[in-house]
Amino acid sequence: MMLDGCTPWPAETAERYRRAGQWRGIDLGSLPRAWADAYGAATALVAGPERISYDELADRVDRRAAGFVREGVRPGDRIVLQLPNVAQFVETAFALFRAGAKPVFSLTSHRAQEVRHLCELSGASGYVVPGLFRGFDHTALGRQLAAELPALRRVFVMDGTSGTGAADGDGLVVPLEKVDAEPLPLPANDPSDVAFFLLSGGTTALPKLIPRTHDDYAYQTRTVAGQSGLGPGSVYLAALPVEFNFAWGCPGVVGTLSSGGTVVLAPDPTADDCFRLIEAERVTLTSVVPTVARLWLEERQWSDADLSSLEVLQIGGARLEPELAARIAPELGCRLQQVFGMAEGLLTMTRPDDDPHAVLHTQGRPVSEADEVLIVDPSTGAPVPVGEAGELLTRGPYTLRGYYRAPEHNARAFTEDGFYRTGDLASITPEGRLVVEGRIKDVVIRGGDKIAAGEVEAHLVTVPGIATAAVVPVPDEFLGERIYAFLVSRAEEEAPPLSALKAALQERGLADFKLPDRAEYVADLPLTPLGKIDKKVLSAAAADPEYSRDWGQA
Ligand code: OOB
Repeated sequence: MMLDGCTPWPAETAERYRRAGQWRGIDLGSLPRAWADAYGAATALVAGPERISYDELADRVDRRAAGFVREGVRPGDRIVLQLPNVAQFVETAFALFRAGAKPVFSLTSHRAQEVRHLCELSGASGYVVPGLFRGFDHTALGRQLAAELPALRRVFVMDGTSGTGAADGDGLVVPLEKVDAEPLPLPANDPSDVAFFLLSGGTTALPKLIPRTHDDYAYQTRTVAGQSGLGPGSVYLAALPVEFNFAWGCPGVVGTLSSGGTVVLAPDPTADDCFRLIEAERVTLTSVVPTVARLWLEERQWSDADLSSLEVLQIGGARLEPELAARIAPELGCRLQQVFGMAEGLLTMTRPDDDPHAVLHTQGRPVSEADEVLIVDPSTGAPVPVGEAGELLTRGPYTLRGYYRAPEHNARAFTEDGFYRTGDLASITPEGRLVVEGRIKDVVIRGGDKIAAGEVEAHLVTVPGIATAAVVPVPDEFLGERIYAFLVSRAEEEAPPLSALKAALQERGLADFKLPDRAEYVADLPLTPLGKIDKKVLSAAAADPEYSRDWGQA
């Protein structure tokens, strides 16, 4: 049974995945103890000066799970988890699984707007925060939200950091280190139920939650780890934020731990930190977005760090230019693996035995033989001939069947027979490899961060002086894309400059990575024959200052 508000796979399909051995009835909460039984004293996690063995990790998870139960966390509770790349992220996530609670993975860059929405949508009873982190007081935000949302009863604050009133004895704010008790016998989770929620890259004004089940995620991580050849000698560097599906489970943290390897947590993806960690910990595998890969290549020209242990660099999350792809092997001395993926499920990857052309120019094949992939004409829904571009549709044993509590959106985002409409334009080569050709969804991918245009637009029109707003991506050498806002000001009112717009959106509590990079005022916006804002024309105009702004609107 899946939590209310989720869309389960049809019974026959679920049965098929079970019979094929894809779903094995695994409870993610049981994994740390199973890993400890298998890998005992081996190092599971390296985080700052700390080295944590598999035994120690399982003990900490058991104690923290019991601590959560003592704090009133009950099976089925949703808990928003917003921590950076620290050991407590891994311990807390697994402790919550163990206690039957369902963490909602939030980005540390999220601010009041995003966190309020995640808490409201999930009905969260708890919020786990880093205290004061990069100058932002998450505890204060937790207090503010608890005052607004009666369901939110606890704010758990990470050890060693402080924020407003972390030590207050009012029962609301609890230091994470106090979430610790003698281990309890706890009931197992239903493997077909939601284990945690990932955030969708979003196409709508408000971000959606993606339910990931125990069985589906165990399958994804096991399969990818197997294909990546992970074993006890593998060392994975979590360079990207671990709440990102790419770093958490492709194979990432969970796949590496499932294989007896070591996970090294990097505080951020900068070359400075990561090169030092690769050298010191003899890292064999890591994953980054193209923007980070570009920065690493730049730094490589100046750095004499020993990167010889690195066997594979996975790159995904945004379009990888072939020119950049071609530099990875010669300049970093490792193999490139292209990864196309999404928090919703489907993953495709290039393989070690793929020919060099495929590795540089395709995003590889789906990781599961049970992944179903269709390329259709976006306007008619009919399949297009092999090799032609169309919208990518998919379903499979680790791809969601519906967003959480979103029936209306689900009716549009899925076909009648359960295929997820990815909003990506892709083609399939005769050998079955995916080539991403573009997007039809209204999203900006800025250095790997996904920004729903509609979300930024909805905030922009609340700023005094703004009548209409249309947000489009504009190509950028370093970030891949930046956020370009076309605005129509209100007659008689002063049009706020970009700095004032940014300040207004920050004031509203929008995460910094969603702020427009550029704003341009126009007399009106171009419309399609159906009367919708013509974003194709706007994208062309954003990329070319010479492009006529005389849209000839009726
Ligand atoms: C990953 O997941 P999300 O959910 O942040 O973003 C998914 C979207 C895709 O629909 C596509 O538009 C874009 O990001 N994308 C790529 C890509 N990989 C993702 N676009 C072009 N080339 C690629 N290689 O981004 C994600 C999740 C797991 C593994 C890797 C990436």
